[in-house]
Amino acid sequence: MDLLNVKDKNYVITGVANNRSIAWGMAKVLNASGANLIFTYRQERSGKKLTELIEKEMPNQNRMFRMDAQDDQSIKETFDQIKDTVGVVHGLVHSIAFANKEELKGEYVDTSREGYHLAQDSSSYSLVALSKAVKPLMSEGGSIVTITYLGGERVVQSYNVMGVAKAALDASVKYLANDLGKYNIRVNAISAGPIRTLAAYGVGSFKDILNQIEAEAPLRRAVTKEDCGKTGLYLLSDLSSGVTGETIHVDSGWHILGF
Ligand code: 0WD
Repeated sequence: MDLLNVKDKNYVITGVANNRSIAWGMAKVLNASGANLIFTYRQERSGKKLTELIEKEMPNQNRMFRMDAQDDQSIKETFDQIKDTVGVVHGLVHSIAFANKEELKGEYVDTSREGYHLAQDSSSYSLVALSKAVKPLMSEGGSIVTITYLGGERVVQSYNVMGVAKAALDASVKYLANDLGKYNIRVNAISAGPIRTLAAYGVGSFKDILNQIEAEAPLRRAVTKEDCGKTGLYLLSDLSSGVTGETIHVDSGWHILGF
């Protein structure tokens, strides 16, 4: 009996910048489970990396489209192409965030209006925009998964404007889950612990947080993109058929600690 029900189903994966990206961890697990993947990337640089990665690790998955999640026209064109290519989409991985590097050090009180809007638009509104675009393609029901961080629930040093964007993202997961549940579309989040990726290097306190997790988190280790991928598979598959509006912490248990 196939409990997962992801084999030959179509999954859109955003946010693979390179082989360290959390989205690549999700792609690897889904690919190993027999899913069809459709990748989107923003920068040419990421497109090149993605092409190399796909050729090397999963040459059967050769569908990729350029998409800027801050541009409605680009989103429309991409999802029109996805519709023409596969017709139906069963899952979407939203693994997208951006903030100005200078806003990820110092104090939150110094956040600029422009930097605030940029973080919200790229990291939070993008989930709303992509959910809207994928909804008509999820005609057989579906699952949407985003990646959030503890810094949206609590103050994490230097996370600043991105923490506030993640708080908005977390609230969006719940509102979207409520709107889309009637179409059998589920919306959930993975709250990932720190993982060495391009995006993470922008966060001023990243190394300190990582060291602290390795020393003090219940599992005494940092999590990997594969850890996130496995929880992603749960959320994107039939195993989580009754779960929506939920945030699962994949952080070695760090979030339960009370200090
Ligand atoms: O420790 C970490 N790495 C954690 C990351 C801990 C907890 C959460 N996260 C979150 C991030 O905030 C983000 O939401 O996970 C998500 C993925 O982050 P990542 O895997 O750490 O980051 P990275 O490998 O740098 O990929 C980020 C990608 C961008 O790469 P390029 O170089 O192509 O811009 O985010 C995407 C993009 O692929 N991205 C966008 N994609 C489309 N449109 C946009 C955009 N406007 N902005 C960023």
